[in-house]
Amino acid sequence: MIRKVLIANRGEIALRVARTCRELGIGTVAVYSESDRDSAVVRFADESVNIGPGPAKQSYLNIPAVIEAARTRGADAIHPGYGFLSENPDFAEVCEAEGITFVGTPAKVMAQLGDKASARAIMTDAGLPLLPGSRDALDGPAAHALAEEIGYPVIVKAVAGGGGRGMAVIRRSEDFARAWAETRAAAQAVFRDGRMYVERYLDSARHVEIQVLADAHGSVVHLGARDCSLQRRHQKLVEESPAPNLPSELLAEMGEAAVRGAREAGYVGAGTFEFLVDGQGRFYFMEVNCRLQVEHPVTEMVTGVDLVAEQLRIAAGEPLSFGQDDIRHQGVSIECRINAEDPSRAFAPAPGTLVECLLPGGPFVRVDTHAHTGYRVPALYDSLLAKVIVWAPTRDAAIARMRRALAETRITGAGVSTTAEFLSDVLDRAEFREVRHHTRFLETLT
Ligand code: MV4
Repeated sequence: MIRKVLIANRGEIALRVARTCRELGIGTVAVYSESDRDSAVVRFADESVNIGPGPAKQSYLNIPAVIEAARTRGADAIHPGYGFLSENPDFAEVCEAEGITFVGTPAKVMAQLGDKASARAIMTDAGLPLLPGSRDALDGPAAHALAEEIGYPVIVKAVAGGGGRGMAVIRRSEDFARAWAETRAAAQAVFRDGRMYVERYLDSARHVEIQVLADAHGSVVHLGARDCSLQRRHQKLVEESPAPNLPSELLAEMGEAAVRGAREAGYVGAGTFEFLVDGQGRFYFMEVNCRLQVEHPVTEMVTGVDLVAEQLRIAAGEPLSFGQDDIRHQGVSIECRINAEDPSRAFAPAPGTLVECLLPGGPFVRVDTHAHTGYRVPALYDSLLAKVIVWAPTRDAAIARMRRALAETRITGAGVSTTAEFLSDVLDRAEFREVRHHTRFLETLT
């Protein structure tokens, strides 16, 4: 049993975690930086600890400060949310060494899946479909030779990358050497790890991911798919569950593949298997995200499962209380990310003080946010202000409900812009309504 959780995060996700803890009777310790002193989670949590100055390196990424806060407040577990320390195996290991329960997958598993070459190897062994490419990291000449064999276009990716960082698409043999060298140098600089691999590049694919839950006793289930194809510069803007217009046999196969992959990796906790789906309805494993994801609410809305509650139960060593056949999916859920960004200025961050912050409500509308009227949006962190999540019996009804909810959203202030209106327009486009969009769709609009 977990008695007290330290929430090592900020913003909407810190509140999200605190809410479930309260429902489960678990105490909460919020940590905050100087810039987040007045944040809602600091007021809602049972206790709070200032862990340092605004810059994340000195606060939310400061492992000794977070551990110290957990120890002095007697927290027996740490929930890392997403981003910051959530996928840092060193942090998970320090928690384990300190006798603090890390709410996530074991450090060793996280390290193996964080290494994209090793993740590819594990999933190959589990029988998951992968795009043609190298099993291991390669040197430049070997990668070039393999690219010739696979055929162009290819994509080169950093072993330490992920989420769209450290990769380059190469369309012609004569561009290979230079693109490889540039990407490798960037990977070395950013990740201090220049290892790279190559695989066939899929144009205009859909990004479909499977949510899994695995307990520490060998039970693994999946909670269906999310389509996250509407992205800009690898930032998802709209997510939905189930993934629309895919044959149910394909979705079932993807779910089973993710469960097999989680078993093979020894996964524990909530995790996400990312796949690309091509126009012929074939799917390919991309990577595993070893964390709760921003878009987890759409899965919660269609399954009725509180993913944070399941994470906490699993971390406490409890067996899953349901099997695959107990999971029922109903209706359609869509999430829109309201970012403090200006779509008319290439989505430049547009922080400031919120003079007006009116959030939508009504039937089947959920808003996960830390924002409120008078809130000062710090410029130091990511620009996510609120997630508007709707549920409806059908996709068309969910789109109508989301557009209604976005129209109710009024977030204004000097210098403040949001993505709300832009997203409402995107949802109204024929390409989205008819599911003809793909991962590069937003780039074709702007
Ligand atoms: C790809 C791909 C196409 N072919 N790999 C991006 C994030 C990371 N998880 C994997 N990603 C991709 N890997 C192959 N072999 C397409 C993506 C991709 C993407 C690429 C360009 C622009 C937007 C994208 C959005 C999602 C995924």
